[in-house]
Amino acid sequence: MNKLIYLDIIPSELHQVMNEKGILVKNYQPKLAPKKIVETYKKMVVGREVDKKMMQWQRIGKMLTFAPNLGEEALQFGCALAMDKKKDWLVPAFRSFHLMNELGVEIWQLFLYWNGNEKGSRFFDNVNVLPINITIGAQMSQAAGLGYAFSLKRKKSVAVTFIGDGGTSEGEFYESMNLAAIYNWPVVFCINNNQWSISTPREKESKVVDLSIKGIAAGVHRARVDGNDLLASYDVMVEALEHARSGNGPVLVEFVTYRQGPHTTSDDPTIYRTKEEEEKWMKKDPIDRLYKYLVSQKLWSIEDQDKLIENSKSFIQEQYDQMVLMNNTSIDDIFNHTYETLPDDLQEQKKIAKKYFE
Ligand SMILES: Cc1ncc(C[n+]2csc(CCOP(=O)(O)OP(=O)(O)O)c2C)c(N)n1
Repeated sequence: MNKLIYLDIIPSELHQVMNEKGILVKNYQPKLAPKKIVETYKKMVVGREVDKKMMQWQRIGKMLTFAPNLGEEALQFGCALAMDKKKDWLVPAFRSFHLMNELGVEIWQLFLYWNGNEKGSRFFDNVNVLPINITIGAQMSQAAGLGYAFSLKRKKSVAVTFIGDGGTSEGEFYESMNLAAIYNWPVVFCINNNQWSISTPREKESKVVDLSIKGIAAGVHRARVDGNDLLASYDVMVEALEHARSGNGPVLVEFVTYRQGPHTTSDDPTIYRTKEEEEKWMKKDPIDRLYKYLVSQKLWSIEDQDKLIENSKSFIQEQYDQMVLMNNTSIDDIFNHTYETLPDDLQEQKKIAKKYFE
């Protein structure tokens, strides 16, 4: 009598092409041209400077809040590089700063969002990015819906969406994947597995050995990739997008990474995780790894690095200044964007707000 099976004993292979020392696996040829890798590396470095600055601004009251992306740069830039910015759509998670920016959302618009301004969710018309939906899981359903629309209109577009490791325990994660799989809708569901869901560690979120296994229940193709490896993340996304675009149905991609910073500016990770754990993951840092690779290829130097960081300061300040310029709001703005027709109780609140604040 041995009728019970336990599939979790077969974890998915972790796809990696560049190790922590910046060395490529034997016989691997990057699919990206050296110039493109350098250009992307520069964006990753500047992106990290933006991240650090946001934390400082929040501490001195110049930014309302922020969910830092520190350590999660490679998977975001790798994914953006693989997407077709004219055809594909992104349904972001709240921790998709670089990805949104790469797909056309301006940094000052993202600053507006994190300063609580509705305008930070209103992007330019040619930008294929939906606003951040802070209700975790909802982005999965929206992406499935987009996939349905592409399928109805016979468009060669793919909806790409992101969710955190903790978010994969939400019902909507499975429900959306299930529906998209049944009808072969072109969606790439991505898990940003950064090991923590605020203070809940990965092992307390789900019993499965790796999160990509959750794709089996929905009958979708899946991949598990080192999310700190830019080239591997790019390769996997190219394949996943091609699969979905060709009418083969959705794909689930798990990016394995680490949230180096706090959950948001109101969190203190020193209370719930160890220095040893943080140090272990620091050795896998995506930017350090790419730096070592580029230096070994004589494509980059410490002088280039210093110059880039120095020059980024004025660019980041300009983005902040633009945000300040746009950071006015009206009572109407606060009420107007959720309902087509405002319900009675909100009409009443709006009247009161206008009376006291306008
Ligand atoms: C439906 C829902 N429940 C709870 C929250 C509160 N919340 C915001 S972020 C978060 C943790 C998310 O963790 P994870 O999905 O792992 O993403 P990460 O923050 O690590 O990127 C929670 C519980 C929410 N926004 N939406």
